[in-house]
Amino acid sequence: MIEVHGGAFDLCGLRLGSRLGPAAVRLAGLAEALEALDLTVVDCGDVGMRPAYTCGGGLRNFKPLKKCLTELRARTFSALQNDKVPLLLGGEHTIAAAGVGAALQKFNGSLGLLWIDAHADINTPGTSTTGNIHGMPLAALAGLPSETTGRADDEWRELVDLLVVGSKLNLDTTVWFGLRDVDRAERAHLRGHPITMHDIDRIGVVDLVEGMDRWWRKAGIQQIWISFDVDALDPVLAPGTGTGVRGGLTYREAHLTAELLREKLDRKDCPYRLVGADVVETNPLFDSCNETAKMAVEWLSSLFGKTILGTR
Ligand SMILES: [Mn+2]
Repeated sequence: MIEVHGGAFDLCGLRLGSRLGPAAVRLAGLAEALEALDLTVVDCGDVGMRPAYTCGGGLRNFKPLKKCLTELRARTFSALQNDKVPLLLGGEHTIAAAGVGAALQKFNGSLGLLWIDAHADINTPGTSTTGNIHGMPLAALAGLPSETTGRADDEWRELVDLLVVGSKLNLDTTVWFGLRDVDRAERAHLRGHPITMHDIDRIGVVDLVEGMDRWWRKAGIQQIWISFDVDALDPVLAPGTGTGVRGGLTYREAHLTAELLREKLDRKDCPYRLVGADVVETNPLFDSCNETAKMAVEWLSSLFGKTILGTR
């Protein structure tokens, strides 16, 4: 059973509007599309967002972020405890940290993460040039130091403590997919498997998914969480995001990736299973006729088993 939870939160970036993302994805027919695959879907609604709280010196809007992540993390953990598959809808990419944090607590070191995104999202408050926490979720999950002092450092420690209970994210087994906008300071932390658009051009999706499968098997990964930032897609196809970068995945590259992952997951000898996923950064304010939310729904359908000829 898939449990849908909306993280309607967008206060840690500069462009507002992704709080409307969960509603846009629902209106694009998420539940109907998954039910058409004979999956049971329960929509648990959105985690609400407290008003913006800005105060100099600390992390941007830390208090409402903490409130949102605490609730979303608890909901995700409860879903995992009850053998449901949590599917989180963003909202900005910070909300994925709630899902991944809960999954790390549940599964410890056997969880692998696939981060599909134009960005590496592994800045710290000290290295970030913008102060946007939506560029820092992997740094928090990996428990990296804030590289700053004072209130920002105190709040960062609070964030790490909230997200990481037990296992930290293992960056050595983390797979990034679709990278094309990586800050200099982030490069040092990309020690797992950073797959850039250059790699996708050069090697192709088929061999890259084979590679992921091999890495996860070798590392003893038993569960995977997939985080899908719609800005991984080319903005010509998916303009509805506040974080678009040109040169992204084509429609077919994105779908082939999802289809191949599903093929791997459905194999009898597959040692890992998909325990949860999120789709984030859908922002209807930048979209055209909800195309980006529709793409998100179509992509999830492929991930959960839709094929062109309808057989699995
Ligand atoms: Mn991104």
